Amino acid sequence: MLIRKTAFILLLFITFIGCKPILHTIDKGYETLENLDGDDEEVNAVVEKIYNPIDHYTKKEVMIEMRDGVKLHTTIYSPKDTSKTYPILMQRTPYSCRPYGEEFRAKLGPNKYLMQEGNIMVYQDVRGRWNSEGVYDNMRAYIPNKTETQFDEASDTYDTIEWLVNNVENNNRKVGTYGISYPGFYATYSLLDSHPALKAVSPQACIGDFFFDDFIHNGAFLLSYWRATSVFGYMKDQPVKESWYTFPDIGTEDQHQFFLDHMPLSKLDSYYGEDNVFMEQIKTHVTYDDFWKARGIIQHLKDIKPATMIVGGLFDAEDLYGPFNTYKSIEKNSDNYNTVVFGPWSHGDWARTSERQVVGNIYFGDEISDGFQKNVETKFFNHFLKDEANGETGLPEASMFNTGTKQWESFASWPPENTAKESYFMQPSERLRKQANRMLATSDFLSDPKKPVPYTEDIKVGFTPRKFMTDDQRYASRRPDVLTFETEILENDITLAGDILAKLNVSTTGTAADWVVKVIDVFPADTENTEDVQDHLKLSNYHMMVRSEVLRGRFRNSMSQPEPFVPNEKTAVNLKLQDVFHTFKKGHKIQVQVQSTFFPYIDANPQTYVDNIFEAKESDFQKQTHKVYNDSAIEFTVLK
Ligand code: PG9
Repeated sequence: MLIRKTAFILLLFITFIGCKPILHTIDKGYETLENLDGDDEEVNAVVEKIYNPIDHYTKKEVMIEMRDGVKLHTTIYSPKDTSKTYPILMQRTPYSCRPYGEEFRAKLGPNKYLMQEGNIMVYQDVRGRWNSEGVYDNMRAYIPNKTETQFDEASDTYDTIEWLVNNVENNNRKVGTYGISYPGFYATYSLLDSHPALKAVSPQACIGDFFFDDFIHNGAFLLSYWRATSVFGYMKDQPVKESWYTFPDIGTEDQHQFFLDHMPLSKLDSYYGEDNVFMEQIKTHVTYDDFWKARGIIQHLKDIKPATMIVGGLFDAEDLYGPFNTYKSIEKNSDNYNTVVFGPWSHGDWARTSERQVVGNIYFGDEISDGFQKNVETKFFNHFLKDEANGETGLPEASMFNTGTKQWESFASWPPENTAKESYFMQPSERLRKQANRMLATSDFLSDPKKPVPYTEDIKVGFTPRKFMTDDQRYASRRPDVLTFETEILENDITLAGDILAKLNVSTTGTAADWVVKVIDVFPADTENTEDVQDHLKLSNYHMMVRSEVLRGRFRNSMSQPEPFVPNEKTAVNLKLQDVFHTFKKGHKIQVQVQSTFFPYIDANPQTYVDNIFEAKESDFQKQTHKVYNDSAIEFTVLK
């Protein structure tokens, strides 16, 4: 309490010194402060600076021995106040427990509230990564009914928890695991053959299956992840505290041009050798074969015991398949406490502290992440690790943010019970209508893999795609190789709450084709701009991407048994898009776009069937004419 009072006095002192008073209160969760001045960031920085974990925690680094003798680097931050016991909150990660040695992380645990109230925070380098021993295996396959010395990430987690609860002082023998993205996958993994002390698990943006998350989507390789394979592709032969991998120097900021210049994909081979084990695996396993199937974790999520809270971002460009299917599989196959939270976030936004929640050009509101951390995430872990643990958290089964109305809503299930499937047909003359056309007709476009549709207008893109998930799609709708289907101006709100199924009937003059479907919210012309919009854009008539997905057409009937198209033969192609929760307001329009390139988000399909596109020749890349028949429909899950 003394620290808080000091903080407050110091804050007032700084405030009066410098600036004009603005009466404005900020609830920082752990303190309600009178901010007599300036902007919240300034105040926040002062307050944040005052809470330094080094003042409240001790740090210890140990090597915990697994059942097969391999030792894993584990960092343990324990509260200095030893007058009480604490739960253990653990994150297992391939991204390193850094900093090693005496230095502290700036923030411990899932959020500042859990850090400040005191928990034992544990970080572990998973097997084969960073300062741990052993050999890494991407999305290591789970082994049911392991023998004494067989191991996987479930046994490594079990052995770790067993050591922690028996060796870490002041622990209350209750453990929680959490993590975002790959750490989220390891949190999910902790649920399998779980240790009895494991009581609460929050997989967040958790990878479910690399054939549908991150690197590959429905068989299409995400060329936009090509550089990221460096992080996971190179193996090390001893524990290290500095990164052992390097990224290829592509010599340009213009990734679109770089990848155009390196078509076919074999032109990229000079950047990676066979020592990029993961890239070799991606190039070798080009169907949903046993290699990928064994590494998917969704299939194993049965009879789960610990409480779970699955968290995801509705505009997460990396892992959407994972969190939705993790929640749904647990819900279907277990009777544990299982809840889900999806907010207006891109990958991992909910763990940040930005006051304005913005994805790309779209502003969703203030303090959304802080509110989640304080009122949901902290409540979930405290309930099961410190309090009654009877499941009566007061939290809803599903906390979902409506990305159209920009409001949180609670549901007793996800998807909600009160929904109905409604189909809209893709009519020529760019109409999207609930009535089918009696006369069969087609919408045609010439698809040129050497002049692919950009997935974003931006030249500057990040480590992996992120911002494009709400990007303006006008640039695409004005291209001849993008089909656009649009409703009339809506006379009433329509709320989509669940998955979307594109039921295409198509043909191509070629023998191979990718199909990309986008669902877009067209704003009215009088929509006011906000400060977040890129200078070259306006929200007037903004075509906001709500959801997109790709299917490599050869996998239309089976992800494991690819098939070429028969030229000019009408063919059914069904493409599932991940769940949305979005109200298309009265005055808006629903637009659907269909295209066959999405570059370099995914690699360009040569449109000539070859068994392995990584081995395609220059001559395989051919312009082809694709047709979408007007009995093609998009089926929405509509909230009633
Ligand atoms: N799912 C994210 C990712 C995995 C692999 C490569 C690049 C990104 C993540 O773990 O953040």
